[in-house]
Amino acid sequence: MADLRELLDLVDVAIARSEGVLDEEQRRDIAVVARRARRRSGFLGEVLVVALAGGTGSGKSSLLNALVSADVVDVGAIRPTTRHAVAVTPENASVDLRTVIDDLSVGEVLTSSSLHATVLVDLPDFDSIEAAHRIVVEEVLPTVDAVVWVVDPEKYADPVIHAEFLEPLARYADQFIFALNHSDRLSGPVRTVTDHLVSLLRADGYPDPEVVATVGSAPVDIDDLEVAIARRFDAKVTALTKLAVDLRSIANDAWQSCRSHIDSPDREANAHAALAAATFVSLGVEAYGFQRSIRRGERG
Ligand SMILES: Nc1nc2c(ncn2[C@@H]2O[C@H](COP(=O)(O)OP(=O)(O)OP(=O)(O)O)[C@@H](O)[C@H]2O)c(=O)[nH]1
Ligand SMILES: [Mg+2]
Repeated sequence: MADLRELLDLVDVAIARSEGVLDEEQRRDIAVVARRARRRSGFLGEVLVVALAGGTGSGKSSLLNALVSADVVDVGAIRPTTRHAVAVTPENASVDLRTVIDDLSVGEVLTSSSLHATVLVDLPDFDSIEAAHRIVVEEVLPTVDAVVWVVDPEKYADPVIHAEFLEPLARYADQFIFALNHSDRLSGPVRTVTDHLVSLLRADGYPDPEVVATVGSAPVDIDDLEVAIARRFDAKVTALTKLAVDLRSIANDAWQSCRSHIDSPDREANAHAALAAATFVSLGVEAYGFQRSIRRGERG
């Protein structure tokens, strides 16, 4: 079975074979993902990059501050508060994290002495009235290893959030934790709401969603989220799984595009498209096998 290096080599072969079959923009996008994966693979197990994503006012910045026990990012009453992505990195990291941080495309980098092998990324709101915020979120999310999705009691069931954001990302289920923040404002039992969120996420395609109730404005209550992050996101397994799912996604999109070109009257062009399609299929199969072997603990 292929290891990560072989998978990345196979992507290069697939890119080369898809010349003249896929359009240049798609080939460039695939190359960007492959290059990022290669760079990220140099830091496996050394660092975990976790973003906090969610709607405005859900409490992303408050939770980040609570996780590092300091007011490092702005929390605000005026919506939206966070306007660019901010990475908070360990003050004394044991390895040079510049490559990882450069690839995050964040607008600002801060440090915290509370962090050791984790980089936390505070994002603007994903469903913003400011279109620029959504662009920032869409740029940064693919570069992180894991995400804490922060929702609040008013919006956790919003069909738009589930249909537009969560359902399409269900293949990344292992990379996500869900924080039901502002849980202090619930009048009924918190469990009823977290159970409802779990059932909505299952319907979105998340087989085993981890939902934690949090209170971002009362940092003492952050233990459950810290425990969930430590338990669900092993640094190496999480980064490897993310890369495997990225490669599966590339393979799936690309083989379908290649297949749509196997209808030309030109036999040589057909053979060329068929070879490119077959290469992406084998990338997808190998990446799937790789992901399963990570899950079975053979690559941790
Ligand atoms: N009652 C209560 N208030 C909270 C909680 N978490 C955050 N807040 C308050 O909610 C407001 C918004 O919090 P932020 O952390 O700025 O929210 P955000 O998600 O970063 O918002 P944007 O940066 O605009 O996307 C602030 O006034 C916080 O003090 C919580 O769990 N309970
Ligand atoms: Mg914020």
